[in-house]
Amino acid sequence: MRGRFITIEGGEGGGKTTNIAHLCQRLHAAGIDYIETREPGGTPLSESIRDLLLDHKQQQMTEDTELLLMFAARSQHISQVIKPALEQGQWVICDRFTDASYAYQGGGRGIDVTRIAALESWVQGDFRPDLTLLLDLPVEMGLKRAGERSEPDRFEREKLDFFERVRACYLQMAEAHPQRYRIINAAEPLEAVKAQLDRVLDDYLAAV
Ligand code: Z5A
Repeated sequence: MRGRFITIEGGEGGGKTTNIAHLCQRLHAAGIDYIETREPGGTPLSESIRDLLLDHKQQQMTEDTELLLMFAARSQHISQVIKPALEQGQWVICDRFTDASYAYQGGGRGIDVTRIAALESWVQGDFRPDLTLLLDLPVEMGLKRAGERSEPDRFEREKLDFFERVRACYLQMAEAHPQRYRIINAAEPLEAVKAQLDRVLDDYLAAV
């Protein structure tokens, strides 16, 4: 049987890394074979593209170049890693996917959504995640959490209003796709966030 494709999305400091580890522990305990991957990245070529995209010295990168590189990395990732794993029955847990392009390049940078949709259709056809977990929290709280880490990358140098548009775009997508999206209140303490994740996963496992 084909595996399930689960994506984790959210703004800065939402705790994706922390909560993906918890999610994977739960899948392991449930006896589900899974792989963990991320975007941009997930293959050697896509990780090289990631390095370019996040490099804060790439000041000249245009918005279109950024969007096209995201989809170039994604195309390779889907062909080389995501689809083969799903076809072998593995679940794929992916830290960000195409919704991040809508949120960051569309909401944040202001690229017309029809251009992103055209690339999505070209690169993915009708391939979409089965479940998307949105770790949502107020922007200032997320930036404060993220700010306590290492040197900011090219995205982390953006201003508050950029991240407000990113958040608004994610919430709009969650509203538009209620079957696929589950919103997790990531402003709560970590243990409470994990408990929300557990409830979502229990419901999902009961339904598949
Ligand atoms: N991007 C894009 O523009 N377009 C696209 O199509 C794609 C991506 C796919 C890289 O993503 C960048 O690429 C990203 C969007 C863009 N831009 N940025 N910035 P990334 O996912 O690799 O980078 P990130 O968003 O910065 O994620 P991250 O570094 O993995 O952070 P996180 O996973 O959201 O957070 P964390 O490291 O798990 O937690 C942050 C801190 O908060 C940490 O100290 C935790 O201990 C703490 N934390 C977490 N949860 C809690 C709670 N509940 N309470 C208290 N403290 C907490």
